[in-house]
Amino acid sequence: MSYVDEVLAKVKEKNASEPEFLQAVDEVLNSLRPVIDANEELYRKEAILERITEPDRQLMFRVPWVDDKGQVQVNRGFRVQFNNSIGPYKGGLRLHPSVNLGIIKFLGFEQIFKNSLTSLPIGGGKGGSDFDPKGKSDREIMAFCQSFMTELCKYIGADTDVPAGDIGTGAREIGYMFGQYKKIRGMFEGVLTGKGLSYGGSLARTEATGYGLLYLTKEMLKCNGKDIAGKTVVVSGAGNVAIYAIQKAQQMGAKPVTCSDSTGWIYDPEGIDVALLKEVKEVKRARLTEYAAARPSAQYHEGKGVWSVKCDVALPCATQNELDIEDAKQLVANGCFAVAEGANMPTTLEATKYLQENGVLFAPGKAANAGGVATSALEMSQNSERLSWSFEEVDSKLESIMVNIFHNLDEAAKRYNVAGDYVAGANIAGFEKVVDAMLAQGVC
Ligand code: NDP
Ligand code: 2IT
Repeated sequence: MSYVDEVLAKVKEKNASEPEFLQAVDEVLNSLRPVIDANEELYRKEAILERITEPDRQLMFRVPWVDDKGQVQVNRGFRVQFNNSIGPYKGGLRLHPSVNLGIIKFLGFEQIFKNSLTSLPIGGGKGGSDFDPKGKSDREIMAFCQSFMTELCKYIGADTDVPAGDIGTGAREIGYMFGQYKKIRGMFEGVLTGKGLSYGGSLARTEATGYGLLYLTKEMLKCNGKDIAGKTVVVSGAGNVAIYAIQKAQQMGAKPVTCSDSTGWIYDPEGIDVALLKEVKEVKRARLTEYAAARPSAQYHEGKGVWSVKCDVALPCATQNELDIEDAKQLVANGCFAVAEGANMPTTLEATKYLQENGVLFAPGKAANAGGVATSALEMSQNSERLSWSFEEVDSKLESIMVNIFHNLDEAAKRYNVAGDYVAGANIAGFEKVVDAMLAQGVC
């Protein structure tokens, strides 16, 4: 049996109840075959694959808090510190009722390679809780965040592990968590990113994931003889990533016509009104029905459906496994020629394969959405030197990081004779740097 198959079998046996984690490992290890096969003896002896698929540690803890009725609620908190070979653990905190250990492990595992691809010194980690922020008062959100950080603060620090936002965790939650860390640890340090601008946050971090997604997409199209300008784009999600992806797509002359949330979706043939979308989602924290009510050109549909809209480019920006094989078939039939993942693992393995086999340019999340964490690393740099850079400076660094990521993965794919397979290219380029650091640092 090949080393890859041997480790895949072991990982499946040991983590049988974690389908999302197994899906992520399956994709990464299978696409690394050319590299592993070329170095099989060394990697087997050093147990590189066993080590890279087993987190350094996984923390689970009780998060008790009091709701507005005086009732004590209990949630489960997680932080998985996966691999710190190239820098302190870095990755977001997801607050969503679906969160469990397997989901946090898949996200932490992906984060190792994504963070490596940014070329910045950050290791892989992820955390969160099954807490549902929807419908909670500001006081309840604060109570939860303070309790969550009361435990988490023992394990993190500016040079140890630096969490940030993800689904359900935005500037408000980061603020409450930062306040609690500072109170308990007595230290004002860059322990979290995505902070407010008045206390150490970086300009352009809010926009970074969506903007970065478009910078990489534009470069991928350019290198394949196409232009993003004038193209029709379908986007899923209506959160941090989706909103700024839509904004940058418009700035580049493309026309995004959809967005979605967990209850329904919008088709707006005149193009999404970003100011209205921000008002509905960022200010009012309301449903997309309010967008449709305020915009005569928009149609609101219940449930799922953005992938049925005819488009040139598709940008899944909501959550994992939101684009399945049926969606992929519909996109191809409608003439879509590029898919770039703003979310983490939004496309199922089967759908990814179908898109690639049908000639669709496919940029995987760990490359395409790396702009968020890259700008988080730029926030860490600014905190360390106690300076703040201008929006233009951060944004131009972000753009060159995303262009570089594309060229690195394109080059890695060509080097291993899988030209155009950007999934393999991203995994190989991310993996090479981490393995080099692991080998240099010995058995640890
Ligand atoms: P937000 O919480 O800001 O927005 C998430 C959006 O996706 C919302 O519109 C939400 O709808 C929708 N959504 C979430 N879960 C589901 C679900 N289970 N089913 C249907 N719709 C859902 O999160 P972000 O925009 O920050 O994150 C989106 C994706 O991007 C995630 O995969 C995240 O891991 C990834 N990502 C985020 C980065 C960042 O910097 N924020 C960086 C890199 C990747 P509703 O409001 O109804 O819940
Ligand atoms: O998935 C991700 O890369 C994020 N949620 C951002 C992590 C970060 O540390 O900025």
